[in-house]
Amino acid sequence: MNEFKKKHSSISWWVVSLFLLMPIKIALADCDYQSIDWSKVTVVSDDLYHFRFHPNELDFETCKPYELKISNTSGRIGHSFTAPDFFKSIKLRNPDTGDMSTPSYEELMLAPQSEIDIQFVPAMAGGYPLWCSHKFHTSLGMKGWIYVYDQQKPQ
Ligand SMILES: [Cu+2]
Repeated sequence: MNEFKKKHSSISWWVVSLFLLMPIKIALADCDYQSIDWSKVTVVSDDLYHFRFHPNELDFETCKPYELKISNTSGRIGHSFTAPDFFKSIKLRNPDTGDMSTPSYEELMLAPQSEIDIQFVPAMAGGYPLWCSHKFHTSLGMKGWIYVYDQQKPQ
């Protein structure tokens, strides 16, 4: 009986702590967008060709400024950079006005020999799947991951 009670109470604690942790895990990082120095932007490139993302894993840190240069260097085949959960988790910078907002799109379509550049700040840590939404391209290997890590706070 005591043994059962002990076990039962430890399970309850596990459930309670899980619920306590959940809001933290899904919360947006508390980034200070006004003080971000865009002259120190980190430029990251991803090239789409031969039915692969090059690289197929991208790593970012929350609250830091990035410029992502996505290019399709294929001669004749269109590709997409599809990552709905990633786009929901970032703040996109309007290069003309400096305004920051959540993107209204879930993917970027890239015609052959085209490039799209975005400036953004990752606002939520997590692992986000990336793929090409063109028919059969994922089965040919056109998928990857985007990882966003919590920025280490300076002491
Ligand atoms: Cu593709």
